[in-house]
Amino acid sequence: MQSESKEYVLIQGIEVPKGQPIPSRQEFTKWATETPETSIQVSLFIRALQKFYDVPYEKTLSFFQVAGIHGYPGDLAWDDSAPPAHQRGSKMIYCTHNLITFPTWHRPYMLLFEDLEFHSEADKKAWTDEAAKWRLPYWDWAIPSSKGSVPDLFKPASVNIRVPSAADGSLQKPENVSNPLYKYQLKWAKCSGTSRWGIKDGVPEEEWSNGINNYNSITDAINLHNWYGVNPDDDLLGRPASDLVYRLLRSVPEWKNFSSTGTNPVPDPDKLPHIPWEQWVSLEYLHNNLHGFIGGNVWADGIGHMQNVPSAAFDPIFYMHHANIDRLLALWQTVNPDSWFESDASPSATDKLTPFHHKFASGKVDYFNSDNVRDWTNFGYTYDVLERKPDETDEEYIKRINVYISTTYSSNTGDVLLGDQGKLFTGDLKVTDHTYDDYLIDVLYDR
Ligand SMILES: [Cu+2]
Repeated sequence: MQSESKEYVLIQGIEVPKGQPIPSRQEFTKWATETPETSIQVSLFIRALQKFYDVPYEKTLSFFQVAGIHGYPGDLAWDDSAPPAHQRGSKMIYCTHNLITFPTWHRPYMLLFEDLEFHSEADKKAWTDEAAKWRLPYWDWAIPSSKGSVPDLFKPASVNIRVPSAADGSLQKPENVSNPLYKYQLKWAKCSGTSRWGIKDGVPEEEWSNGINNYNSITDAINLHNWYGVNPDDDLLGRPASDLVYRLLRSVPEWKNFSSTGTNPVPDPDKLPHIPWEQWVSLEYLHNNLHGFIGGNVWADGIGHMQNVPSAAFDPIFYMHHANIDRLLALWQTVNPDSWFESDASPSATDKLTPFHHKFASGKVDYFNSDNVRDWTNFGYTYDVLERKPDETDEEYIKRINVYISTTYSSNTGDVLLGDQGKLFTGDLKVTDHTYDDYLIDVLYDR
């Protein structure tokens, strides 16, 4: 029960010192993989995540309870907030899947993780400075250059990370620690570690209960991109994730279509008539598919925690995946600045996003709603790809972000043009500003 004197966990975002630029969430591979042994931020992140895991599970701010907000154990109020109200199987859970609040509910959830993950143990200025600048990195699984592979830092069971420098400033031998990004395992009774494509018939329980990760299966699944609900003759068949990201950001301009599978139901591929993709591809749809690709969605090949809503948030990769979903939301908001919940929408933009509390500028403590989280820069973060240039007008900024989206995610423009007979690009062929796309085709051949 809520009481008058209860002090709720407040989600404020990491504070940005006055006059400083808002730090950005960075792409995970760039952020970590190149320099794990020398990076202060990677060292802090790994140490802090392990400390977060080690908080006893009965504490409100343990990793176990924070991960448990999303789905399982279910039926339980977190932080004495209003109890969860969304049915999942026989349980009630908090996360708002299949509703148009799907994108906005997960925004404060990532902020909570970002707030808690980083409690600096630094004693040196460089470490404190890096801790202040750190923001939750996102994993961009759609960027063509990654070829669908999971960032290397997730893969080893233990990692070498930086230790503070010697008194003379020289770099010390890195420390080898067990890797909290590899899996999460509650050290209590018989709790299984998280798996990715690891749990299947024939694997003995004592093996999978330790957590099994099959990274090649994740890469294969991302590259096969077997989107659910796609018809054999559908335009989306065989399209990579980059293509779906591009379509979603450029060609789905209304919140009700963009936000959720609830308002954009995925059709039954066996039923006619086949529904055009603009009417059912949403942010949540893309997110759902990736949950399956990362966790494991083929029983014969092995399943895992990310594949199932109630268990997904226990796998640490969930937070890098959802930071990316939040980035796609921020990108979409940037190029569709006027699109938002319609006034008669249900749920509405002012419905409470339980169980997340915030202390507002007025001093009042209340739940977040979707309107409150619309501008993410109010919470001390932005994204590397969304940083603004000084003196850039809104119009120039939006144009530049549109160019970023087109050049980053539509790698096969010729293919897309053929498939859509140029229709996808009609948005750019505006007579009002007299700009036209000019296509350049580079042909390489072996003489
Ligand atoms: Cu969720």
